[in-house]
Amino acid sequence: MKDLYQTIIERLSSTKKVLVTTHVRPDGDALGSSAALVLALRSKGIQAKVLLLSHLPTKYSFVFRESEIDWIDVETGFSNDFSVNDYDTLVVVDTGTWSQLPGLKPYVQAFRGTTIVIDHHQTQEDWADEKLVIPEAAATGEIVAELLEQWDVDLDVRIATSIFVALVSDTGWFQFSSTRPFTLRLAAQLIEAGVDTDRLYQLIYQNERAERLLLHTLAMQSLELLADNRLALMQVRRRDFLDTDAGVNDTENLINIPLQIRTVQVSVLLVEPPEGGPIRVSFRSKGTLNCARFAEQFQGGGHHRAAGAKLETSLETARHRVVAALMDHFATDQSL
Ligand SMILES: [Mn+2]
Repeated sequence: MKDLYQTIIERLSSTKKVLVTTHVRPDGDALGSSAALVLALRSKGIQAKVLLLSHLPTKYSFVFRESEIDWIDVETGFSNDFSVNDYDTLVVVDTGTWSQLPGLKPYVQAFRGTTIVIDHHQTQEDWADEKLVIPEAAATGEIVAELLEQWDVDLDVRIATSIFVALVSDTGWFQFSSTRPFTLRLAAQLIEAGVDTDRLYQLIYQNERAERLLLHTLAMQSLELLADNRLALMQVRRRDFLDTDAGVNDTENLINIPLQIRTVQVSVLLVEPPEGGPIRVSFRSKGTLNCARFAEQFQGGGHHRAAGAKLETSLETARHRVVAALMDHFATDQSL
């Protein structure tokens, strides 16, 4: 059997114009892998552009801007002058499933060129002409790095930086269990190629706006522990947004903080949006509570471990209703 990497290299070598895309709400692995691939293609004299299904996140925008990566943003829809058949190859990185690629399917179906998936996720839908899927890889960036190595692409500092961002994003800066010896050996190579790890650490982990942290401080001051410390409850009031000059987006990740407490099984965050409208309630569970099921009684939904709902009522009433329902759950839940 011909080596998978060689097959992809042969395919890419014979193309002139490549479109690289990745999953919706792209993370550092999605963007770093895309950037590294575009830079490699460019070094081989092949034109390449990225198609983003969501806006480029501010946190990782430096990856694209510093390397002058061209991208098309279709979060609000494909423009009429976009034609997928302007490209002869489409590479999808960091996903292989349609649900992660909203809006893309009709374009792929109309595409006359070659489709390639490069990914490390277990879940795949079998639609691409070529698939380079390695579930053991901690990040798609690892697979891209191996591909570039076999293709004799010079590991310059920009490519190395893009791959490093991919690795640290998916491994929590090499802390998660997915980190393997290969990951660390690759990281060493990337640092040797000139990656400024201190700068990247600051850009990724020490780059929050003060407003966000001030809002988190107020939210954490509202933390209450109920049901024998199994239920954590936090709220962000309209006044908190006004006092800190933060926005609703700044509540992101807040709900995960109480889950750090050993006894906490369910974390609830109530948000009273500054611009008015329904109270947003988010649920996270690390215990038996199925958040999606639970949120349904409030016309919400989501996943087993994470869900949300909107309640057209006051913050106080929303809090009362959600707590009452959760106390019922804990009264019958014997798992401790
Ligand atoms: Mn990934």
